[in-house]
Amino acid sequence: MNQKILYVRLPCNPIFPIGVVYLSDHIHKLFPEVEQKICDLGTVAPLDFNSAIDTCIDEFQPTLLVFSWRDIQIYAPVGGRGGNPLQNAFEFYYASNPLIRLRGALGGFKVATAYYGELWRNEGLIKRGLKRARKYYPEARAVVGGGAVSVFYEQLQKQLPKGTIVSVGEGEALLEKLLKGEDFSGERCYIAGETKPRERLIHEWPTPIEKSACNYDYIGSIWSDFDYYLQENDFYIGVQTKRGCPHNCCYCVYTVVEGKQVRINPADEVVEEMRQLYDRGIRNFWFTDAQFIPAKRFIPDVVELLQKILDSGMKDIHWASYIRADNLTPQLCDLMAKTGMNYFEIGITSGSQELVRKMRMGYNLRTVLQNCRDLKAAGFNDLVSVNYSFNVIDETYETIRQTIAYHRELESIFGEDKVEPAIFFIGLQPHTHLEEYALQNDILKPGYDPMSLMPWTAKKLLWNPEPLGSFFGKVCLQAWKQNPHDFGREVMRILEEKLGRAPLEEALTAPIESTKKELSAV
Ligand code: B12
Ligand code: SF4
Repeated sequence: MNQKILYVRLPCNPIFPIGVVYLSDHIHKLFPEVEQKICDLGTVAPLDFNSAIDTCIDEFQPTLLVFSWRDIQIYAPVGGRGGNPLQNAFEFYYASNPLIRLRGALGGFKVATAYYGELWRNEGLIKRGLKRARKYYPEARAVVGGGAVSVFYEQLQKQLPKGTIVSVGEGEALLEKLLKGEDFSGERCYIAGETKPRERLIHEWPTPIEKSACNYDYIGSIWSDFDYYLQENDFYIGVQTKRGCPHNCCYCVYTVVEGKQVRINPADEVVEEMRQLYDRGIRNFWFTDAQFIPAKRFIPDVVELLQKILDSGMKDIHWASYIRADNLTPQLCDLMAKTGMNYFEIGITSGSQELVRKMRMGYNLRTVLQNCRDLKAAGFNDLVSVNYSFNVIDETYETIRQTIAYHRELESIFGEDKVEPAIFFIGLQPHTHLEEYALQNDILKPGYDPMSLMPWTAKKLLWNPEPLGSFFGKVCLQAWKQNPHDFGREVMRILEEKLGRAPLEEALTAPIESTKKELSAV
């Protein structure tokens, strides 16, 4: 019998569901006879999730359910999901005023309820969908994948219905084998209740796939809500230009989810894909790569892509991405400005070269500054978000002073209003060097649950260890009180007021010494 695949993007903020779009496009190119449909619960109101999935299944009667689960983890300095999780956690852990602590506890409870509620709801939707599909086709199967599953695949094995295939990383090769009826046990997956995830499954290399331009005419034909993302002008539609990141940053799991080998999608295909979206009215693109310019050796590929975008005549577009700003050249800066980059995020994490080295990030902060000057000279005049995660490892008052010096230099290059300090605290993730470090240093116990939001675990997973933990906690609380709408800048101001600023040269110089605590020794 002919396979019928229903892709269910589980509830999520309405970020363009590029994962299921690419999967269904890939399958269509290989198996044009297979019927497919996309059901995006990201565009559905919460009260209608059950009825929306029921209707999709009743109408389509799938033989295979592909559930895509994008995000689970919520530690971010932004509102959403029942409140600002970072603020609630910090109020609960660090406030000296008992009333504020109580407010934090209540807020934390609200966030935790929303968090567990979402987990159970998504698990419920998977069970419900499978049960309903089996009414029509008793052999119907469920496969679950996506960003959240890639990070938490080990924890999810007990929660999913027996027989569900749980996939890590890219799903193209797995779905292909499933449809061909081939043995898929060699893919990055396991079967809930039947097989166990292999040791270090996430470290296995993804199967390289030659990516061609997504066929949006076809996608429009299997996805009735596609228009939802075309109507609003402020959506940044995802386009992937490459996969993989060769770096080793201590807290990052992208490098294992996508693998260290960078695979470039042909520039002509990327431009062709953008052109199809452009012709449908899209002007904002997010290059969803782990890093748009992962290393110097990929600069020529990015130059080729941007030059082709420029030559294509799509002149009124904007794009954004994660950018390693140590890998820019004046030519690249020029192309970035000319092709409409109007926002980028640099995750330097700290403005202290010493700490950047200890976190294994491979950044040269001096080069980043020089490249930012080139970018400004090339005409870039938009917003830069600089991600700082304080207190990852070996932070001292001195390294904080250095970060302030560095940040002020970025402001002097782009303008204070253009540099947005995004203050994160690392949400510790499984399979990272930081997790290994926490286990080796008795901060976490083996067998801990990385998905737990119980206050005693969450305090360790929301990485802000003593001796500086309480200091940062109090600074953040003060910033939320004084200027909640400009939290990042306020944190920087308070830190500078309290600790002063180091000479810039100090920030840019890292003494070469190896301490026992250094992560590169883990
Ligand atoms: C780009 C990106 C963003 C951009 C998105 C821009 C845009 N307009 O699309 C921005 C910066 C906005 C963003 C924001 C956030 N993000 Co983000 N983001 C990413 C990133 C780097 C790439 C995602 C992507 O689009 N990849 C390209 C597409 C094609 O891949 P994909 O969707 O993963 O789909 C592939 C596979 O997953 C798989 N697959 C997908 N579904 C299924 C289903 C089945 C059955 C199978 C077999 C396979 C499969 O096959 C697909 C094709 O190969 C990932 C990390 C990473 N390297 O994957 C994090 C990631 C998805 N983000 C994450 C998070 C948490 C967030 C935030 C919630 C952060 C926060 N706390 O604020 C926010 C908010 C998002 C929201 N929902 O509101 C997490 C989610 C997991 C988690 N920890 O819970 C990730 C995995 C990062 C991480 N390691 O923590 N993000
Ligand atoms: S450069 Fe970015 S994507 Fe790559 S390992 Fe570091 S943090 Fe992760």
